[in-house]
Amino acid sequence: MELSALQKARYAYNPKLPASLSQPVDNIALEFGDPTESIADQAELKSLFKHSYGKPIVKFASGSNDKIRRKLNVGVILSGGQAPGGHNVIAGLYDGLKKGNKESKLYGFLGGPSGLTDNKTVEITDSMMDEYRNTGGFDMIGSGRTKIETPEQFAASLETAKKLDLQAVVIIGGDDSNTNAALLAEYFLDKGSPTQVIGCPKTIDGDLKNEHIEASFGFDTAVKTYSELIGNIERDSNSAKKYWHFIKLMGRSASHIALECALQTQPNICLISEEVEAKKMSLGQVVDQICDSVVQRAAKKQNYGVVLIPEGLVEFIPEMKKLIAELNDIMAINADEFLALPSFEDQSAWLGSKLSAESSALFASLPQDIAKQLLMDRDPHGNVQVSRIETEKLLIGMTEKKLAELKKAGKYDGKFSALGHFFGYEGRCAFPSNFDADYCYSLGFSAFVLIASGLTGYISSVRNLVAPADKWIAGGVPLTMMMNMEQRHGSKKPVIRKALVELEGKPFKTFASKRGTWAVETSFLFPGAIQYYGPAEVCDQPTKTLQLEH
Ligand code: FBP
Repeated sequence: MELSALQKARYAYNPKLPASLSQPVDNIALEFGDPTESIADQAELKSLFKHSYGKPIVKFASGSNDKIRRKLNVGVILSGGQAPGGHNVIAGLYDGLKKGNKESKLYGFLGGPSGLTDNKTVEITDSMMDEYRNTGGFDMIGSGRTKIETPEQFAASLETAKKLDLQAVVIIGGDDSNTNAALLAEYFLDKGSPTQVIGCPKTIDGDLKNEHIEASFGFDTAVKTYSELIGNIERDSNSAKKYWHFIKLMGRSASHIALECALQTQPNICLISEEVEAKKMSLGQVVDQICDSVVQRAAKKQNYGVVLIPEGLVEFIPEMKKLIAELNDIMAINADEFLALPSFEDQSAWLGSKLSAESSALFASLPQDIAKQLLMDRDPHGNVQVSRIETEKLLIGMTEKKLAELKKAGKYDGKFSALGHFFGYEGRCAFPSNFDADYCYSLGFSAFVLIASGLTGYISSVRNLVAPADKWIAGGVPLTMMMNMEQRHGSKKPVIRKALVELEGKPFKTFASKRGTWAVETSFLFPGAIQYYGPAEVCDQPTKTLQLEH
């Protein structure tokens, strides 16, 4: 493979570790806290996780650890969407294992969780590992969205663990995958299997966080990549002064990415889904908010600007949420009948007779492209694939219509020419920022210490992330501590609670205190590209969200 100059240079980068993990491995001891409780539904979770519920939080400290030199066989899975830094989690885990015992083995499960159920593996070697250090992407072993949920899948996972004589499986994934990790840990214990399960918090969406997990990895690099692109577009918009750019940003349900990008780039408008839901705003009201800014800027002859849109927005507009929920049910219950309908026109007519009057009217009023996108397949976890719904185009169309009405009424006298963009995939496989390279390596190394120390049902945790890396606090958090019961596909299921943007939190409040000015004035901020070499204030800054949350 031909290598870019940056890739060669990044091979030489040495990720930073917290002080507790930088010492010789025999000196890394565990400090246990008190037993823990889940965030809610304690009784139900206790009965579902009979063997693994309520374990204590652990922190690494100096001391002796007589288990750390054991020879271990470990399997690692990359689960779900790509996030920059995944390869460094594997590198941290690999280096830890080899430091503990040169005979230890690390297997990569190919193509995500299905690699475990189907026993598709590759043994990771020094040369293979070296090819992927500090690189983006998940191409080292691939990823997938298979959910391990049926009794057959659990049994197959156990079979693979037995065949490979695994002491542990590490699942690198988001909230759903770490829920899976908790269930698998419990299952293995219940079957008397010695295989431990450890999770690692991954997702660019930033929605796997709580009191103990300050950030999911990949968020830092993804938001910095998007912010660079948004800043470039802002500068183009400010130069040409003729376009409004509507930019949809990935992030699934939560608006953490959009909010962070807004803090980094100061666009004219950034919609926050959680606020739209809290204020029960209709689609029309969202469009009115955009038009207000367009009209005010037009009065100053500024017929250009930038609007950021979180990809999950449509799911948070109450009327759309209701429509999507009804569609989910109707399409799931009558799947065969629905799939047999030959055209979109037939599907619409059929749905019209099944949807409530309100949802049916809304569905009929949507542009055909958007209506079609609402009917696309759900992902294996039952989520609507919001990244495939062209919300930016929907909003451009509705804004054009509304502005035409305002012009007719003599309330607007500007020009509106809009362009739509979607930033998502371009941020998921970037070379990890120094922050993500260090954070991921530390998460992987922590996973090794948790495994060697015999723990299961934990998520690797590295905290105090706004401090320099040597001051980070590494350890593990019991997965059951982050769980509650939620309604999923018609029944109550144990899940890790997804973290949405908190409207009372400092990141949102900071944004809200400034957005009035940004909507009218041109206050753009240009963060530029991620820098890997140079002064720490340019290269090693954590996200604004992390800084404001601390
Ligand atoms: P994860 O939750 O698996 O980390 O996925 C992140 C994400 O990039 C979302 O932001 C986006 O909605 C989704 O994946 C897109 O999925 P796909 O890669 O299957 O198109």
